[in-house]
Amino acid sequence: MTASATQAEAVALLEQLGVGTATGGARVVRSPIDGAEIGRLAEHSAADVSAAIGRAHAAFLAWREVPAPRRGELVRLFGEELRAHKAALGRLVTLEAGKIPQEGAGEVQEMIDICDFAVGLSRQLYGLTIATERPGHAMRETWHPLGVVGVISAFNFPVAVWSWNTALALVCGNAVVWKPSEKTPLTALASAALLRRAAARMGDVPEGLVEVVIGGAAVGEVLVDDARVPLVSATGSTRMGRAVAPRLAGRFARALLELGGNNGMIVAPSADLGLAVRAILFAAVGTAGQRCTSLRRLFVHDSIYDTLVPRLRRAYGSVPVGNPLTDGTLVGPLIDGAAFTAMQAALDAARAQGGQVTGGERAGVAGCDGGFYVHPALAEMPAQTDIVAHETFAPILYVMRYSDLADAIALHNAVPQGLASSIFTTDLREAETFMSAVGSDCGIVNVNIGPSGAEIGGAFGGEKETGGGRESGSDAWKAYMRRATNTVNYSRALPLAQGIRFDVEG
Ligand code: UN1
Repeated sequence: MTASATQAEAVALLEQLGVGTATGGARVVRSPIDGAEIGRLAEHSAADVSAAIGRAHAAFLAWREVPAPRRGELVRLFGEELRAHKAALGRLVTLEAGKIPQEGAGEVQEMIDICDFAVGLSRQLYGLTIATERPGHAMRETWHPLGVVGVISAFNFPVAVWSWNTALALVCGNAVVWKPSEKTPLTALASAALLRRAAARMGDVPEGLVEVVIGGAAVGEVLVDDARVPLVSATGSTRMGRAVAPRLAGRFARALLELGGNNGMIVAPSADLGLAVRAILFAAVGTAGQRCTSLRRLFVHDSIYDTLVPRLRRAYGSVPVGNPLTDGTLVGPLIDGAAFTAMQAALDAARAQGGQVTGGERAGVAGCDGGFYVHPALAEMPAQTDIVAHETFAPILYVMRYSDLADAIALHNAVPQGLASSIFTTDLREAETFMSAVGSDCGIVNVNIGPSGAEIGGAFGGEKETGGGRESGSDAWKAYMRRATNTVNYSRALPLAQGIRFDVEG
C-alpha cells in the first residue's frame, strides 16, 4: 500500500464515521504504518478547553437529573453504533495506531463490551443500607453523579480506554472532556462522532455532554487544573502521572491513574510449555509490545530453561513482522521513530548490563519506509539489572532464570511498577501462593494465561508506580460517583451516637 493509499483510506473512513474532513490545522497526524500524513487538525487553545469544560459542566447539571437507567439508554445506543461501525472504526485504529486488524477490531469489541456492562450497571448503582445504633433511625449510603470527568488517553489503546471511562461516567451521571493522545486524535473524533449519533437518536441528551479537546500537554494541563473537573482519569507514562497527580492533589481533585507496567511471568517446572510459549508470544510481541500489560520480564525455572528458551527463540524468529494491512502479519509497527530510538537504547543498555540479545533490529517492510518496524527482541539477562526494572514501550522480553519460587516472586515484585503478572504452573500450591498476600503485588494476577488481554468485567489497574487506579469492570464505577451517607431519624426522640448525653431545653 502506498502512502497516498493509507491517506485515502483514512479520509474515506473519517467520512464514513461522520467526522467529515480532518485537513485544516497545524497538528499533523501520521500513520505509523508508512509515516504518511493521514490528517491535520487545529489544536485547541486554553480558552477553547475552558469553554469545552464549561459546556460539559452545563450538560452535567442537566444529565445528573436524568434517571440512571435512562442514561444507560444513551450508552446502549452507543453500543449499537459501535456494533454497526466496528469494521470501520477498527480499521481506523489500524491506520492510526498501527495495530493489526484483529487487534483493531478487538479494541472496538472492548468498547462494545464496556457499553453492555455499563447499561446493566445503570440499573445497579447500589448503595448499602446500614444497621444503626440508634432506635428509630435508618442509615444508608447513596451514590450521586460527580461532575465533569477529564479523560486523558494514550495512543496504544486510543479508543477502548476512553470508552471504559466514558461508558461508566455517563451512566453515573457525569459529563466527559476527553484529551486523546496527540498521536491518535482521528480515532477519538470518530468515536465521539458515533456517540453524537447515539445522542441524536436518543433525542434529549444535553449538548456538550462529551467534548473532545485536541492538543498536547498544555491542553491536558488546563483540564487537570480546572476546578470544574472533580476527577481526571489519565492513562500514559509514569512521567505523565508524576506531573498530573500533584496538581490534582493540590486542588483535592480525584486522580484515576493508569500508568506504566513492567509485567512479569513466572514459568514453573510443571508448566504446560506449549501454552506458555503461545501466551508469551501474544503478551510480549502482540501490539508490538505496546500494551500497558505487555509481558516484559520472564522468570524461567532452571529445570526447563534450556527447553523453553530455545523454543521461544525459534518462535521469535518466525513471527511475521510487517505491514498490518497484509494478511498474516502479527507484529505491526512501533508508533514512531522515538519509540524505535528508545528501544535501541534499552537494548544497548541490556547488552552493557550483561544481556545476550537476539532480535531487536529494524525490519524493512516493502512500501513502508516511513514506518518503524522491529524484530521483537529476547534479552537473556544475568540478573534483574536496572534496564529490566525500567518500562520500555517496545517488544523487548528480558529473560531470567530462577530456582526457588519465593526468590522469583521477590524479584518479580522488585520493580517500581505493579500492573499485571502471571504464573504458568499446574501446581496448585504455586498458583495459590502467587495469588496470595505473599505473591504478586500487582493489580492483575493471572494463572496459565499471560498478563495482557484483560476482559472488561474485572477492575483494571495496578499498584505502585502504575498509579493505583481501577477502571472498567467490578466496582470501578464508584470512582466516578460521590458517596453520601444518610442518617434519617424517624422517631420522636433525639438519641445521640456513642451514647452522648447533651440535654438542653428545646
Ligand atoms: C492498555 O494497554 O492501556 O488488558 C490497556 C489489556 C487490554 C487493555 C490494555 N484489555 O491488554
